[in-house]
Amino acid sequence: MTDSAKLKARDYKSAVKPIWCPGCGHFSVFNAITKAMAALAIDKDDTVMVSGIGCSSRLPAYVDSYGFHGVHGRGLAVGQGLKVARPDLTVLVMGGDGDGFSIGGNHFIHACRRNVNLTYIAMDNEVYGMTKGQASPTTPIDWDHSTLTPHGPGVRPFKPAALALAAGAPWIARAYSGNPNQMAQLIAAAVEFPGFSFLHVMSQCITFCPEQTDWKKIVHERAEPALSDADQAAKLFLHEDGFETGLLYSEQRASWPPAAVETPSDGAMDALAASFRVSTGVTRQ
Ligand SMILES: Cc1ncc(C[n+]2csc(CCOP(=O)(O)OP(=O)(O)O)c2C)c(N)n1
Ligand code: SF4
Repeated sequence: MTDSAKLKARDYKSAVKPIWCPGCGHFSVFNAITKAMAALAIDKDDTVMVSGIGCSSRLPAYVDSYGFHGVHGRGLAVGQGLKVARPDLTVLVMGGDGDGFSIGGNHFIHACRRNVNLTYIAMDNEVYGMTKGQASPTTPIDWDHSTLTPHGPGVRPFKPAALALAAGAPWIARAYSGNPNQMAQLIAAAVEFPGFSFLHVMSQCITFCPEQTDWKKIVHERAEPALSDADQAAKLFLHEDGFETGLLYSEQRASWPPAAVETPSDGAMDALAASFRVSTGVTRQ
């Protein structure tokens, strides 16, 4: 087994080379993840990256750990199941705003309230990058840069942090692809948090939203400590501009499942499988 304490960020990169467009913000998230892994001396053999589908969801292939490139919007379902079955593993789930807030929106809100001990990184570029620029739930109402939505989507965008708070997420932070060092620190803190940690990353799509290069002029780091009072956090998330970065909210609350709940033994699983065969006639090979 490798001595994780000696690994550098580059040692956590796999032999698969990213095929993102040059300048895509997702490179920065990838670098920040590997930096955080090195800082925490994470054991590759005990770590799993899980994703859905999208440019952002390619990320598990690029990390030298276990990985699961799943079904669109279902990364959190897979990641939570994995963590509940194997609480000894470090699980990071990741994907885009389309993956996590559109088709996977239901899984997102229930993951927030369930509070399974894993990290969820939403790489938000306010667009469906992989499928060539359709509007997503975080696209600005008047985004008029795509022939697919002339004059903009005309619908108010989600506020992911507000949604996460309302659904019960105990740890909420925001990072920006232009500041990978801050992002790496936030990812390390998220992994160490004993519960569901939600990192909202503003990660530019240079191809379909070139105007997002202007984000560097409007992002601003939070100067105050993270809020721990949900009422105050609600006010912040409903009224902020969406570009404040740093740890925004953190509270301690019991994660799920409680430690006393044991995963089913092999015997219990076999009994379950046997009852399934009896009731359906389907046999397991
Ligand atoms: C069930 C299903 N519906 C639709 C698609 C097509 N699809 C693939 S990726 C994607 C959206 C990707 O956007 P996002 O999650 O924001 O990630 P990005 O590519 O911007 O990083 C869609 C709609 C799919 N693969 N599966
Ligand atoms: S289309 Fe956008 S999100 Fe996808 S790789 Fe290119 S820049 Fe990144």
